[in-house]
Amino acid sequence: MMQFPETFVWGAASAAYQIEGYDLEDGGGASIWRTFTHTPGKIAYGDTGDIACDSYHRYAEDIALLKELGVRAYRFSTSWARIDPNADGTWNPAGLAYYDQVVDNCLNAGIEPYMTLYHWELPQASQDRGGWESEETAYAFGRFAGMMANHFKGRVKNYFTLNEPQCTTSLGYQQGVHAPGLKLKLPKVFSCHIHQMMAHGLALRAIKAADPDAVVGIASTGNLCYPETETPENIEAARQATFATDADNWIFTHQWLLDPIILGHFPDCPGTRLEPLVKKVTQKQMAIIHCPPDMLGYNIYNGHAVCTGENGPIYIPKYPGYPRTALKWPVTPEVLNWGVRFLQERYKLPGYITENGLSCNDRIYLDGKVHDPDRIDFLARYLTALSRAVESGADIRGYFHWSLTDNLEWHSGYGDRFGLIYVDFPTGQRIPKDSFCWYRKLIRSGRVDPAN
Ligand code: IFM
Repeated sequence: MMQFPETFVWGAASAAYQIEGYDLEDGGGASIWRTFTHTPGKIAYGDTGDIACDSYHRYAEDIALLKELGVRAYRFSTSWARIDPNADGTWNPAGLAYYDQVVDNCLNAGIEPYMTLYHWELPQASQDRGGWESEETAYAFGRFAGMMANHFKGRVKNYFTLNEPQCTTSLGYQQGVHAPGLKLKLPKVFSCHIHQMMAHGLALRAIKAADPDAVVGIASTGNLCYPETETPENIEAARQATFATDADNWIFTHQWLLDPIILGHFPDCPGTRLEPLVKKVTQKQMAIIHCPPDMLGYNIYNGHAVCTGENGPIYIPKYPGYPRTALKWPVTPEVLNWGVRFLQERYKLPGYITENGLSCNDRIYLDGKVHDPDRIDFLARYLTALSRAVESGADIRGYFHWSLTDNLEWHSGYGDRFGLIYVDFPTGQRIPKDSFCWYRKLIRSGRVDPAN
């Protein structure tokens, strides 16, 4: 089994609305997720982020646990609404002071902060002015990003502009299962996508203007394929299937986000209903969008096995009883080998796995501990696959486990636990799971050993 390079950045990840709680405290503004979780029927069990893991007050404990885990980096997000409640550039000093504490505690613990500036909690004030349907939101986000970089210059070096814009566009503005809960038609959905790509471009430029030493990325998610068996034909079929355009499923792809940003053009889509929309993108918009980042974040949970067929790639149907996580997501470790390689070949930028992990039905056992062999097995498989991608020469520089602690899994509520650390939500007590100890040993040795 391969040894990961010494420079490899091992980390864990979280997001503001999922962990912090107390979003309105100290002058914070409401976000679309507060509105959404407080709308009856939107979230499983009627859960809200009002308290979440209470990381707003318990951040020092979380960072002490990160130190115990031995990670080199912590990827967390900042709540735009806590800092800039009206999304108009009027900063809330107390909101900003919270992130000063988080950043300074990380630095004092020897942990590098990787700051995500937008992980879905749009200020409600911005939504009231049109949210991502409006170009104004892109400019407001650019302003926010510049201000953040100016403030954190010298302390934060690594930024991600947006987390998974694919989910915002699809789940939030098309399917309506995430905030703001809209079910828009394609032209409007497409403009939400354009405005987020513009937001990335404006933010990246603003961060660089404020801090030329900053390293800026975007965290992307989407369809990925891997070869059923590793023949050259199947590998090529998996590559083609990964980047094929299906006009009905374009949002959950990496290329509809990353091609315009990095390559400066949209994927080919002749004769589809996307073509006229692409043609309407103005030169001015495209000039803002085409803004390659310094690095890429990939949020990868599963993929599809593919083989070659007479008429092109064939998706292999899942067999009855195939392995699944508690959220019923397929367990497909090879996606962390081949999916990553395909992405790296296409975009040629340093990459990080900014999210990977699984939900388990974790609970406290009679011995008072949380045993999660499923998570250990999953990690051993996925990280072995990742080690093969690194060994093949793919420029992957780090891995952030999703998530540090159990947290609010958006519309699924608190029932789905992704953490290395169990959170007893009624009391806020943190209990490191068995996987926490396993991951700590892996970080120390740099080698994947299922029997750790
Ligand atoms: O919890 C989410 C995270 O906020 C974004 N990526 C996927 C995770 C698991 O669903």
